[in-house]
Amino acid sequence: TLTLSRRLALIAAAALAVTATTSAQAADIKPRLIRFGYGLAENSNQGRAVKVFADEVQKLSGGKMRVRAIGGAALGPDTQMQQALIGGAQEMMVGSTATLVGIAKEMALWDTPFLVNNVREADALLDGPVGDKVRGKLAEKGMVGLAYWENGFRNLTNSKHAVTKLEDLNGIKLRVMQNNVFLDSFKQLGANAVPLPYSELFTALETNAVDGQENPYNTILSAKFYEVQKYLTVTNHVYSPWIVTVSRKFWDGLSKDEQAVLQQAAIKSRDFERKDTRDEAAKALAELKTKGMQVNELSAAEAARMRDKLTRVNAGIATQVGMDLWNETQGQLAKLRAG
Ligand code: TK8
Repeated sequence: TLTLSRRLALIAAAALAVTATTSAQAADIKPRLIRFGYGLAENSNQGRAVKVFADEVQKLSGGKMRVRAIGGAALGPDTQMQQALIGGAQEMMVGSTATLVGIAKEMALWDTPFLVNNVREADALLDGPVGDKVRGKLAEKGMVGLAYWENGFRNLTNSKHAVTKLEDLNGIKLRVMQNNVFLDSFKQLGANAVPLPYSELFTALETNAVDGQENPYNTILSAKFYEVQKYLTVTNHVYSPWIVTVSRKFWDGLSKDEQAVLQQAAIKSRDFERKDTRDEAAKALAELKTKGMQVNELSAAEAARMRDKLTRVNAGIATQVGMDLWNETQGQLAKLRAG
């Protein structure tokens, strides 16, 4: 007869085989409906990747698990969807890590200006032990973080005048994401920073309630900000991730096989999304120019002045996320840069 541990090992191996071959027939998968909310338009890098996620869940579950994708912030801004996930009224979402800082303070790490220099560093950090640790903080708050997607390097737009030097930001009413790091960062630059949910941003720009905003090229394009913003300054001041999250209440009721379906689909759509986003970003600037935007780069001296001002918030972020996590992050970055 088999010992208990041998039997458990066999069961584990069988479970792995199920996941590996995703034999949906044999797996412990029930019919499930997953309401998946997101903030951007359907026709955006975010919308395209949610569709890939939905298709993958359908495929891996043999059609039993269905994802109803709801974009354009129709289920509310990020913060509202997060509360719905925590309460169990909504199953999944993808949104900015920046709007999660009020729930898990460690998320502020990703708001550090100029933390990473390129996407290679971003991927390594997010998909490595640091990213896992930060993502893991959500579990005790009622959410499960499955994967980081790319929002991208953020750049500045406004409707008033070209920003070629630091002083040009004085008096610009600038929408920022709803957290203290972004607020402090842009106050340091002399802008009149106003926190606002993304879902209200286009209208705020259109009605001149705010003069400017900052987002990756992809979003400036897909959200049609070029219709209401004339000037774009290439600042690349921070790399923003998105994070795919599941309601913990929903997650805890899923079988291991069902959880594996969602986890695998999150990774598969992540890989699609990063490539799609990077391909689009590489072409977006030229397209924004043809849409009439006036684009300027900063001189090395002005970029350095802005960088100096922005990185004054770093000490505060280190304290907020904890020195251990901060030092581990800097250590991993140093290793990446040496290799
Ligand atoms: C979309 C937001 C957006 C973010 C922002 O829900 O708020 O500016 O960049 O991508 O998360």
